Amino acid sequence: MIFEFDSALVREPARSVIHGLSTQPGPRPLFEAIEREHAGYVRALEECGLAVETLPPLEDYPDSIFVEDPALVLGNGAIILRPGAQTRLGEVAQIEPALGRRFDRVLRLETGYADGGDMLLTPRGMFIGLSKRTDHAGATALRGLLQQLGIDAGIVNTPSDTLHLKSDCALIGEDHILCTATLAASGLFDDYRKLIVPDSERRAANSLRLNDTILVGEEFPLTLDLLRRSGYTVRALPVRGIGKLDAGLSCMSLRWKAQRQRQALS
Ligand code: CIR
Repeated sequence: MIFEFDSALVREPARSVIHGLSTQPGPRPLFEAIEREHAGYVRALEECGLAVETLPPLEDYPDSIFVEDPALVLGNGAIILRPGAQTRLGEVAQIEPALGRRFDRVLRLETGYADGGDMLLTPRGMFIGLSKRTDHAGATALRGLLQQLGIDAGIVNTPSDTLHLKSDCALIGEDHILCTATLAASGLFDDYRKLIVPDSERRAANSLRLNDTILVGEEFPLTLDLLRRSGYTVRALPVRGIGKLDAGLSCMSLRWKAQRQRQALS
């Protein structure tokens, strides 16, 4: 089952995290707020049944807390990506050894750019979103690597005012997508059931389902209510500081099911 996870990799925020990339005006988040929110996030992962390994902070890479972007992990292997922001490209070398220790099969994207935040996996395959961070060359090469791991991928457009594809959507059921009205109107998910977040809570679309629980930012009460009324178990988490860095709940971890990897390799 696509939502079954028992392992996660995260990275502790460095003090430099407050200088992370952001498109938002207004004050920068406080380090203490990010630290607290990150600790709460790790606790939530653990309480959802995942064994979490925390990598050390990297002062030279303010955005390195967002481990979802430099790599992609799947049941039967990992793919080292090439993040599209110049300040983030070096994160790849920092995360590669940790993945090499966990996955027998580690493939590398060698050309173009692709951020993990632009990848949405569903039971039918992978959506690869073209964005300011993921270009055609990266998306095409990645599609080839995914094929080697037995995953079909389609290349799609991401709304122009969105950082990543997954900033605007999350898979919440086998064929059920939580998404913004913009993404719903794009037709991308016409073959899926959709739950649309209110315009006032656009950033709630980057929620994260782990096993039977969906993690949602606590500042999104309408979306929390919408999900509850649709029958989902939700857990509200404080992520206002992290939100100021254009990030949400999927960005701060890489998640997989270890057993699935062993089975696939045996
Ligand atoms: C960045 O702009 O790269 C970071 N400040 C935020 C990355 C968020 N990652 C994600 O959505 N997967």
